[in-house]
Amino acid sequence: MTSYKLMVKGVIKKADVLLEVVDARFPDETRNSEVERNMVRAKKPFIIVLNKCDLVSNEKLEKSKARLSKIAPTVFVSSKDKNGTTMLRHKILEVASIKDRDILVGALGYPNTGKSSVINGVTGRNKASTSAISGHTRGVQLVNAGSRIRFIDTPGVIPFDEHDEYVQGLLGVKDTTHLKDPIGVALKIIEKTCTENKKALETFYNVTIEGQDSYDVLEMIGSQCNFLKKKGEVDEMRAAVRVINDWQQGKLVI
Ligand SMILES: Nc1nc2c(ncn2[C@@H]2O[C@H](COP(=O)(O)OP(=O)(O)OP(=O)(O)O)[C@@H](O)[C@H]2O)c(=O)[nH]1
Ligand SMILES: [Mg+2]
Repeated sequence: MTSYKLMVKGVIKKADVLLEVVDARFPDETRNSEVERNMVRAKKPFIIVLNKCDLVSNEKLEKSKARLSKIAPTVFVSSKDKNGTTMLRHKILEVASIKDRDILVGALGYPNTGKSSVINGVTGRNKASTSAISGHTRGVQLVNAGSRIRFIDTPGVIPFDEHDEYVQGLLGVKDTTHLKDPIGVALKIIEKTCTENKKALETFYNVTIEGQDSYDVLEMIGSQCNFLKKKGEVDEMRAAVRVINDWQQGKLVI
C-alpha cells in the first residue's frame, strides 16, 4: 500500500469526524471516492467542505451543495474571507455528538484545496501553515482549535489512480513551469469556465465567445493580451501560461 493510502487510513481511524475539503470551483474532480468509501466503511461521520467559495457564483454553490448534501452534510466556506467557518464549527460539533471530551477532526483532500486554510479559518488563527505551492503540508500535524476541537492537518492526497495532468493543472498541483502540456491544460480551463460561466470568462479577458472552440478562444485571449510572435501570429504558449496563472491564482471567478 502506498504511503498516502496508509496515511489516509491512519487519519480515518484516529479521527472522530473527517472533513473532505474540495475546491468549490470543481467539486466533482476534487472529491475522492476511495477516501469516501474508506470513511463510510470505518463508520466515521464526514463533512464535505466546499472551500474557495469566494471564487464561484452563489447559484453554482447552491446547486453543488444540494447535490452533495445527498452524500454527506455539506458546508461551503471561504477560508480567505472567513465565511462559513462558524457554520463549519457548529456542523463538526453536531455530527460528532461527543459531549465528554475533545473532538479530533481529520482534514483530507487533494493537494492545494485549502485544507490548512480551512483549519485556520475555524481556529481563527494561522496555526496551520499554508502556501500557494501545493504539497506544502508535509506529514500529519495536530492543530488545537480551542473549544473542544483539535484538527489533524494532512498533506494533500495525490489522486490515487490517475496522474492526469489536466486535473493537476486545474487543481494547481502543478504550476505552469511543471506542466508538460500547458496549452492542453489552458484549453481544459477554457472549456470548463465556458461551460460553467461563459460570461465571466468573456468579461475577464474582454472577448466575445460565439460558438468558437476552446483553441480559438485561447487565440482570442492571446490577441487581446497582445501576446504576438515575430510574424504577428498569436503566441498561444504565452496565452496558455496567462490563463493557467489567472486560474491557479484565483483571479478568474466563475
Ligand atoms: N480564493 C481563495 N483561496 C484560498 C482559499 N483557501 C485557500 N486558498 C488558497 O489556496 C492555496 C492553498 O491553500 P492551503 O491551505 O495551503 O492548501 P492545502 O490543501 O493545505 O495544501 P497542501 O498542504 O499543499 O496540500 C493558498 O494559496 C491559499 O491562499 C479560499 O477560501 N479562497
Ligand atoms: Mg496544507
